[in-house]
Amino acid sequence: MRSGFGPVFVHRQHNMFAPVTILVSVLLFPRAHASLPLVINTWAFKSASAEAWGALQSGGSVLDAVEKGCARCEAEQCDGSVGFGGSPDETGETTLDAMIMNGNTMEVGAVADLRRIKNAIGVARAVMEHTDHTLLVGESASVFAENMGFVAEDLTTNRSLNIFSQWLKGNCQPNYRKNVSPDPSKSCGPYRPEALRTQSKRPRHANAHSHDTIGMIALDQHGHVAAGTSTNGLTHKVPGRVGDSPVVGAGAYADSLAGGAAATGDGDIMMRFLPSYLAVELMRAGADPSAACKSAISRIKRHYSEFFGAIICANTTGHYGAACNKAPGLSQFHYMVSNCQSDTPILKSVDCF
Ligand code: SD4
Repeated sequence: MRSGFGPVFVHRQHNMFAPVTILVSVLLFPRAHASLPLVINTWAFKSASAEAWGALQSGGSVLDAVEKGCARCEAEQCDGSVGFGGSPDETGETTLDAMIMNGNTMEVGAVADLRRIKNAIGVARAVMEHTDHTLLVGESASVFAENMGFVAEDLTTNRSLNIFSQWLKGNCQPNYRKNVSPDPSKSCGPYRPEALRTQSKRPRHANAHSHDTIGMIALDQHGHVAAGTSTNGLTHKVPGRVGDSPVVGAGAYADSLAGGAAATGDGDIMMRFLPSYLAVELMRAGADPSAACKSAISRIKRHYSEFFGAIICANTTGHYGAACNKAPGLSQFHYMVSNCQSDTPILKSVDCF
């Protein structure tokens, strides 16, 4: 009788078709771009990619790479959509969402609706490393950050003040409220709730101008994965609004046994579908990263055909891909890739479908 712990001998039969199968799959599925380590991030945020790549090259971990890369965008206020001084809410305040995930341990740190602290991804990492929690929000997240040594300062800039005052002058348009009076498509608040109306399809205000989160995936030479995000969310959002970026599986996901993914776009829609989680699960089941990204977008598209959004995916062997939904203002999506195949981050693009 065989004991349950004894060695199991598997007799493999020689498969005379194996070399042909490998040749055919190499021809059909060229994988020339696979290379580790790898850094991939949403949009044309080149210096963020370079920063993350530099961190990996100087011996930093994948978490260091993601943190430093996203922090670079926060400091540079990438496209005005990351970091301080962008996307003022209905009261004119800039608030930040960020997340970081360790694909080895499945630990996550995240902050949402963070106020007065510029380095949101740094605070997210502090949540992961100095608490047993996953997500801290609002005022309390800011107090936590201050206690952890982050400097509290006003996130308002002339630019954000200007965006806010233009919005007030334009009767608070665009506006994310519904079923309230006065009519939010014509007037500023304060608003009172109204009976729910049968909704004709509401136009989405999220577009190429209001969205540009940095989402980043980093892999080292062993295929260890980390992913993260940082954003100031959505311009003119209702105070307290949290987007997809700090939500695990929505804004980003990482699992060193499968891969990583990070999303950008209309978070209010996208977070309902956990696209980053879905993409990683599809890669775990063997999907190519481009196909996994595409399926995650398709899942959302079925319900919201015109949503604004894109996703990047990488598997543990360094293959990567991206996909985006064709929407007004988004026919092609740009992302950055750093790996050993070039000395400098490369701008890539994918046609939306
Ligand atoms: C959000 N997804 O807060 C973020 C914003 C954004 O590309 O992506 N932008 O909804």
